[in-house]
Amino acid sequence: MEKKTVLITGASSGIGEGCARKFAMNGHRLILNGRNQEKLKAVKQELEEKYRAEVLLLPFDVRNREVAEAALNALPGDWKEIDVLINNAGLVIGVDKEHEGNLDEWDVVIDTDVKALLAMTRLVVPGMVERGRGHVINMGSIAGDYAYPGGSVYCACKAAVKALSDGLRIDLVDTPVRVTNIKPGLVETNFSVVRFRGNKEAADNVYKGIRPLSGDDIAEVVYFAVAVPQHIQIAEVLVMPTNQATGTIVSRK
Ligand code: 8X3
Repeated sequence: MEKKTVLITGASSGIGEGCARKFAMNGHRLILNGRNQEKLKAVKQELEEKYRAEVLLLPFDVRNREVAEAALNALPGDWKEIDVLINNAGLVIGVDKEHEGNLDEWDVVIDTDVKALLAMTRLVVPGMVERGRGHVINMGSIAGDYAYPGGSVYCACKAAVKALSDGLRIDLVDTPVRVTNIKPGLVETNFSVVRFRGNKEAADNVYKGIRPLSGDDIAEVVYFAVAVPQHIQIAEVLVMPTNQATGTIVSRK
C-alpha cells in the first residue's frame, strides 16, 4: 500500500493508539487527535523512536467544532490531504437505566460518539471527494446491533454510527471514497474504567474469565480494511473474542 496520511481521533489510548501503532509500523504518516496532550506526546515519541514515523499532534476535544475546523485548516501543506479518517473517539459514562440516568452525562456521550463523528466527517470528506481518494473508518460497536441492560444511550449512539456509516456509503457511492464501520465486542481498554466512572474493579470484572480483544487486535482489522485493493469496500466488520457471541452472551472460565 502506498504511503497514506491517516487522521485518528481519540488516539492517545486503546483502539486509537493501536491503530496509530499499526499504521506507523507500516510506514504511514499520522495525525493524532486526543484530549490528553501528555499521553499524545508519549504516543508520538514511541512511534517516532520505534518506527521513525512522521507524527503530527492535533490535541483538541472533538466536541468543539470550531477548534476542530481551525486545527484542520492549520495543517501544514500536504498534511491537509488526509487519506484515511479514523473516527475512533468515543466513550460512555455510567450504566444507568434510561429513565434514571444523568442527562448532562448523556450529552457528553452523544456529542462525542455521534455529533463529533459527524462533524469530523463533514470537515474531512469533501477534500477526499475532491482529490478522488479516501477512506472513512467509523468505530461502531456490537452495542449498535442490539441494546443491553444499562447501555441504552451508548447502544443508541453506536446504532447511529451504523446509520451514519451506511448513509455516507450511499452518499459516496459514485466516488472512490470507501466507508467502513468496525463493530468491536469486548476490547480491554480504558473504556470500561470511564464507563464505571473510575471504578477500576468494576471495569476489570467486565473482562474477567475471558480473553478480551486488545486495541492492537482491532487495529489489525482496521488496517486490513484500508489495505485491501481499492475496488474492495469492507462495509462492516463485527469482531469479538472467541468466547463472546453477542453483546450479552459471554462464556467465562
Ligand atoms: C464497547 C463494547 O461490549 O461494552 O463498544 O458494548 S461493549
